[in-house]
Amino acid sequence: MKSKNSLFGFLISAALLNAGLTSAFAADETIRSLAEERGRFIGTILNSEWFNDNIEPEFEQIHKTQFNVVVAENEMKFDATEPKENEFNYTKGDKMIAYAQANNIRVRGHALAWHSQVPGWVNDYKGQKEKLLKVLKNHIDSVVGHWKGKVAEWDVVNEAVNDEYNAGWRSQGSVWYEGIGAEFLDSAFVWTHAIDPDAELCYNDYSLEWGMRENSKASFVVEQVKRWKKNGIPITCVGTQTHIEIAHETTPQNVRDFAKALAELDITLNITELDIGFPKGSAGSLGAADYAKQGHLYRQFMDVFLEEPNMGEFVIWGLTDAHSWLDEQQGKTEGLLYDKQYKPKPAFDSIMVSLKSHPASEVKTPYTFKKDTIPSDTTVQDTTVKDTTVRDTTAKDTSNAIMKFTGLQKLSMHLAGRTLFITGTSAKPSTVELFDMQGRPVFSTKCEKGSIDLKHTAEGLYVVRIRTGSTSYMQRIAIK
Ligand code: 9MR
Repeated sequence: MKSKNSLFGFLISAALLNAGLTSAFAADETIRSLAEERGRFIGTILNSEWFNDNIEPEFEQIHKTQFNVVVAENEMKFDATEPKENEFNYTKGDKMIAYAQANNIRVRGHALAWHSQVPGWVNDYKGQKEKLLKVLKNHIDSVVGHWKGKVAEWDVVNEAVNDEYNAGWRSQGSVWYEGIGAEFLDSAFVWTHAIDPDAELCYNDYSLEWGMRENSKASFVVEQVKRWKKNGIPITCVGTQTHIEIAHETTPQNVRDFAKALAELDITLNITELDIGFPKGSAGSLGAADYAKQGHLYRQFMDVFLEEPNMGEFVIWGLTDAHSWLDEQQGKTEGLLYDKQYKPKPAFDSIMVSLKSHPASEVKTPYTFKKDTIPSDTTVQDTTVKDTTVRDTTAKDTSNAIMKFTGLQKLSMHLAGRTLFITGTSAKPSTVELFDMQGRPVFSTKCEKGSIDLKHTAEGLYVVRIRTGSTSYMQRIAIK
């Protein structure tokens, strides 16, 4: 398939070079629709200028047409949502949620526990472990609770690994690590899950695209994910921010290797903040070959994304070069898909070429359900977690927090041969639904007796959802 794709890509790319900066594709064909057909999400941020109603009208028009997952550039961060202790401000975040719901866009929440953009009042508690634990828990309870069911995925912890060549936890400049220790990460995941059990929970960081060599950030994160999985910490995804430059040609392959390592652990890898900048000094002197090279890198990332079955979201940190942190803070420029006049660059076309070169039938999705197929009342009700105790799991296998977490699932199922046994539904008959791995319904039935006969179901992987009252439980099964 690779060589066929490359040939197709080459022919289209050649046509695009002739077409200059304007997209060569039909106006009604969008990267969003192509991603959706493949069960994947492509997204970008809503810049702070959008929240302040200070952005060109083209921005929103393109945003909702071309993207189906969104992140707030700054407005869901700690300093924005809890500027004063226990006084929460959800106005801007709510504005984004309303926009996302109106346009059927998935929402990523960014970010709960991060050392940066923490308000001064938190830093005033520096070194006070018990107080900081309470502050972090209260923040997570309130923020995740406020947007429960509306935020599909949280960056629970952001940038907790240091920048040394000998990767370890960021031990300096983090109020959370310095005051609490590494257990702040474990606790943040457990607390977030306790409030919104349906949300996907990510660890997110930069420089993860630099390969899996010994002592690298990526290897360190893989080791931590192994520990979290072993200890029952409810992490479901890792985010590789991937802020790179045009010269970083090895990074797509590194991201592929990283995805494969995480697939072994049943973890989704998302690209969460991609931009591919040119050195700032090159502004004004960039030509067609430069933009083609940028497009080629974008395409390589999209190829990796579509070919690795455990990748779900491809998020770019900005829509237009007119509004980008690269120019303001990074000494880089022009790293996005649209130029300063909102014209699609060759990078846009390259992404489209990649999507079209990977037929929907061949792209797997890590999502067993698309969000809009899930009724709103499917949250698992839990009352056992109010007094969650925090323990350090960095060296041990169990903790009180985890024991309580595993107790969440009142419904359960197991497959014996072709019979699916369901427990925990004695109060009412439950509805049992079977979906294929693309999220398409196969059948739905009532379970009166506690078991379902699957002898007429074809072999393969499925997802079963049991619902009883307002409680639901989902599990993947393999029918052989
Ligand atoms: O784009 C964001 C910029 O407006 C803020 O000034 C900056 C402050 O930290 O954060 C930027 O977003 C960052 C994101 O939250 C985390 N990863 C790095 C992003 C770029 O700095």
